[in-house]
Amino acid sequence: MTTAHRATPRTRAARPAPEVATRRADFPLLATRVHGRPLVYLDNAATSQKPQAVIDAITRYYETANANVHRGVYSLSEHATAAYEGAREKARSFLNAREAREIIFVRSTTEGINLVASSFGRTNLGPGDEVLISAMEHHSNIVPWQLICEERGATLRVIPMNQAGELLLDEYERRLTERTKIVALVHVSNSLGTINPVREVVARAHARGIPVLVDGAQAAPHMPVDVQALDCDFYTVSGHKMFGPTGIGMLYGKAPRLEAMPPYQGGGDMIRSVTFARTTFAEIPAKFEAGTPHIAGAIGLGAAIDYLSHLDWGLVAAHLEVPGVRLVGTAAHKASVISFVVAGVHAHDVGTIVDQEGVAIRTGHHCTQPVMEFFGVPATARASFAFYNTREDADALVAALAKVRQVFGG
Ligand code: C6P
Repeated sequence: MTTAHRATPRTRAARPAPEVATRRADFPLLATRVHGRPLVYLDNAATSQKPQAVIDAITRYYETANANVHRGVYSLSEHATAAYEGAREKARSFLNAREAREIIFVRSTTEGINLVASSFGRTNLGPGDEVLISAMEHHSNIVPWQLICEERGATLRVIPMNQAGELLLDEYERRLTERTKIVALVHVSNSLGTINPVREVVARAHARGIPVLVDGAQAAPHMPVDVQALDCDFYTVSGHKMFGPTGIGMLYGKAPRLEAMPPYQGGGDMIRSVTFARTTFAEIPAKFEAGTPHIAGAIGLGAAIDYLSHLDWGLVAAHLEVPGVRLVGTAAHKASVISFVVAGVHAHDVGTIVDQEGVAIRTGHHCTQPVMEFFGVPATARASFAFYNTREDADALVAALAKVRQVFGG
């Protein structure tokens, strides 16, 4: 069987080949060889590679500016504080938040969601209340809500999807009730590639006064994110998926929402005053940034944002036409994430064989076990593209998949 699928996601790529070649040279790791072959890196949804500008920014910080922030009156500390807060301003601009104080530096998307689930949940959820998520959520947008629902006696409800991996908006509408206290939804699915109609989802929730959290982990590297246009209440992003370092991410929250929430963690820097009897808390964003933050990470993320700001948005067509390959996730509106199963071959075997050809793809459940269950597969192979991937990379994947068929006699 030949399955042809054309996904035309918006990405930051859309450059003529020579431009992509120049850009690839910015990423030292892309010049690596694997099993004697040039690396074809197609696991960008797991983590992207880092441009030299990001690597240099981190090294430069440690070589020339390392000091703790918000603490010292000496020049070095003031310099580090300015760089850290400068990164927050870059993050504000990247997400088009109204104010820099609406950006909380967190470890990752996972921590951003845990922060909101815990802090918003502790004060807003009680017995009989409901949290509404979708059928295509990553575990990090399921488990934190399960934990807080269990603690508060609330219930987790799920918006179903169709066989293409698209949300059923009528079913969504039906599940929005006076019991719904928050909606939490992925912007771009990491295992299906679906781009969800976030603006529409937010509008329908807001019509009932319900706040919305958006998991933007897979959206931020591929499309301009404008939190004001989306009108979402919270938006979370991981730096490492958008060409920045690991261990740093951003949580955007509308200022009144963040101000109304209790702290997530206690410690230094998030207080106004402490006695043994009582503590009062700092204003946002400090209220949610307990302890010494990941200063170098924030500066590296700022450098990644600078790097991205020099790329144009455009269109990249991810095209896969391979005999015996079935796509999982065929939404009309789809990003450059291609999940597939090869008839009669376990996904892990697919991954191992294509690795021998120098092609790095991810195999498994992609931390979306309910999605695998819905499509009746234990795992998929997944190729995820970034702007630096070329037509040759896609061809290398197709050639490697032909090898899989040879090995398994397909
Ligand atoms: N998905 C993937 O290979 P962290 O680990 O916190 O940076 O990101 C978590 C996360 C949350 N939401 C979505 C939609 C994601 O895709 C991810 C991470 C990786 O698909 C690792 S499982």
